[in-house]
Amino acid sequence: MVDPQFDDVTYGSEQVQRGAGGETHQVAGERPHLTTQQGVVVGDDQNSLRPGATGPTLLEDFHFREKIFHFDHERIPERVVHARGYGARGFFEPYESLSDLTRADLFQRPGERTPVFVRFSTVAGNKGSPDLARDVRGFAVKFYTNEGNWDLVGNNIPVFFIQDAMKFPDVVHAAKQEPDRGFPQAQTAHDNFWDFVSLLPESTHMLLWIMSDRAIPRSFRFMEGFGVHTFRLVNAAGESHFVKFHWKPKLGLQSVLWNEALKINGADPDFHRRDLWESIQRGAFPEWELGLQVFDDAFADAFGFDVLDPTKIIPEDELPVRRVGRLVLDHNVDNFFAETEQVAFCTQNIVPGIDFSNDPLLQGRNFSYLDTQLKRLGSPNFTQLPVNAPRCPVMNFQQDGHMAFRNPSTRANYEPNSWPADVGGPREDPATGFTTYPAEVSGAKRRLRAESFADHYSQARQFYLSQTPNERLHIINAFVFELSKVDREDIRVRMVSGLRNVHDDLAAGVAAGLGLSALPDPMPAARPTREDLQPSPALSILTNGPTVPQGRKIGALVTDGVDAGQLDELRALAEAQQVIVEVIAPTVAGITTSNGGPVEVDQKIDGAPSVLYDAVALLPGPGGAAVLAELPAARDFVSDAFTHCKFVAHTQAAAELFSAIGIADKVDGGFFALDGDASLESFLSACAKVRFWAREAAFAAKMPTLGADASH
Ligand code: HDE
Repeated sequence: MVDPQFDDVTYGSEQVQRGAGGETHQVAGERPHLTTQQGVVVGDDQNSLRPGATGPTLLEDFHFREKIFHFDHERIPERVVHARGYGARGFFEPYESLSDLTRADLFQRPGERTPVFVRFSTVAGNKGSPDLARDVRGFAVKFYTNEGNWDLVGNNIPVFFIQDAMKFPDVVHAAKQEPDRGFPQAQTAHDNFWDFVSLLPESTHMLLWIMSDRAIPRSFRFMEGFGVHTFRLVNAAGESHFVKFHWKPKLGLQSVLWNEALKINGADPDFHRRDLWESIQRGAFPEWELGLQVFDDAFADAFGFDVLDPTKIIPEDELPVRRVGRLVLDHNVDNFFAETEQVAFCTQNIVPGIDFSNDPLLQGRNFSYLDTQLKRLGSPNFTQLPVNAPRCPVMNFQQDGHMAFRNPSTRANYEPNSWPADVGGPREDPATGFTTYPAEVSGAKRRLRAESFADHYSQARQFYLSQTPNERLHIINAFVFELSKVDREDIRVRMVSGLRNVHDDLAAGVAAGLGLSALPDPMPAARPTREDLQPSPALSILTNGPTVPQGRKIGALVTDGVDAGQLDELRALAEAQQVIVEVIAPTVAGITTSNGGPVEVDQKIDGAPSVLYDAVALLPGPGGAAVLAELPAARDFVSDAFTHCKFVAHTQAAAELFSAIGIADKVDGGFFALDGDASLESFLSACAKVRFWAREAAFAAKMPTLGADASH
């Protein structure tokens, strides 16, 4: 396709020829001419200008100077947090009119689509860091509504580390690379982070979430999103309700295991962005439902915690989530820089019908985002970039500045003015314009933390108790992993003493894993931990997992002579359930099936470890298992699939591989012997459960770290 920017240039037939040493081999054909930024056709793009063949480069080489100058300035500052991210376009459509709650235009007419741009991200890692870092994921949505842009800049975790924006630079500094050495990259497993959070009890609830599998999602498509703060919805009559925003993934929740995450980061650092891009490319559009928890002042007053405290949730069991519409991502970006990199989310971008609450973190964010976009994009005119520009009219008297594209040609650039409408320009409109909800505020100006924010442990305990035994084990192991990377023992001990305020099984499990000789005393707490909060099933990933295998990926390890019928059946069954099958073989050149037919291979085994798949099928041809048993990558493939509790379909021949890696006597209910009584159908329906968790329970029973009895 010809880029529209080349539309008005003449095409020429070219066969580029160069003298000795500057030879190029280009395909002849109709192409636009290469020009400088000034539109001058370039005569030679291979050699800079110099006297003679070996003389110094001349300053007058304007083409060289401009090309290098532009290249030198290609980068813009990466985001100070959330630098690593990936975006896509799509739409939002409401299921019903929400006019009783809000006058926001996008919620008025069922089925009417509002375009959106969504960017997912990690927080701590730099722009080139791997996708499977243990971290919060950003979930930022820009709605291009008829009445202006609304940015819902959320995360995949519903709480945050801190209660006051004043502490944001500290928590980010502590989490990112240590300043003297510049590492570790994209991980919190280091002294500074744990030093800081162990001194900050308000971070405890968030720590439980980031040590859970929420921080290592399998895909952006399988994670929830949250607006985190309490916002307001305001209807046409000016009545306000509080609201918390949720995104619920259509395909259910799923995360990876930590050992998998470590390996995925090596095998495919782009795992999440590739997954999103590929899903959209093949038409399997990722989808979430927008959920609202709507409540009034009476609920807020009666609720056990302050609804303005961003370290607290409102459990869904106490206030159900009402699903009011769907978000679908159906277009990949055309250019990563233009869209994903230049998109500028700002929490203060809201539209009539939506308003802020006094959450102190939200208030701080409303200041920060505009500031950061100016730094990053270099001009107050970043709002004119296509990805940021509203799709409704923008009319005001702001003018000029770096890179201004939208320049009025009329005379009046101020108001009030007495010029006629076509010259005098726009005016405010109190009837349809944004009006702030007139909430009452009073009080002496002071630097105070509200008393109602003082309980730092009760909801952390509730979160822990809401997890399945496997998930509790993962949380304990994550604390042990991270704290084992902390050099200073006093920091490790201090963290365990904080965890004693959450749950003693958790503290004991972490202490055992760290090899502490005794449990430290609990850290003094501003408020005693409440033990009356009931577990909330909505907080567990495993109880909210998929019910169908749709959207998942099977890795089929094959060799020459693979049973053609079996491979075809696997593909047909998978396709019917919208499951992807990738064929993996010792070489990428293709293989031959049992009936002599060719099979295209997607991956060479060395580049396709089983951590990249949700389930595996081992289908070697005759003699193939012996070949695979000699390949370290194939042995790891099977061994990891077993350790990571994956479902494994296999032929009788594959048993040789099980012996080679020492699991022949450990084959359990997660294995499907295709030559025996199991079928590919039963394998695929098992894949909906994603993992055979009983296997992990068997490993866990042998682990010394499991001092914790997760049953109470
Ligand atoms: Fe952000 N945050 N943040 N944040 N945040 C940024 O803005 C900030 C917070 C979130 O994909 C920055 O464009 C402060 C909570 C997302 O482009 C910056 C505070 C939540 C993204 C910033 C917070 C978020 C950002 C850096 C504490 C979840 C990425 C680059 C008061 C509700 C958006 C940028 C994207 C990005 C500031 C806390 C989510 C510096 C001061 C809580 C998803 O403005």
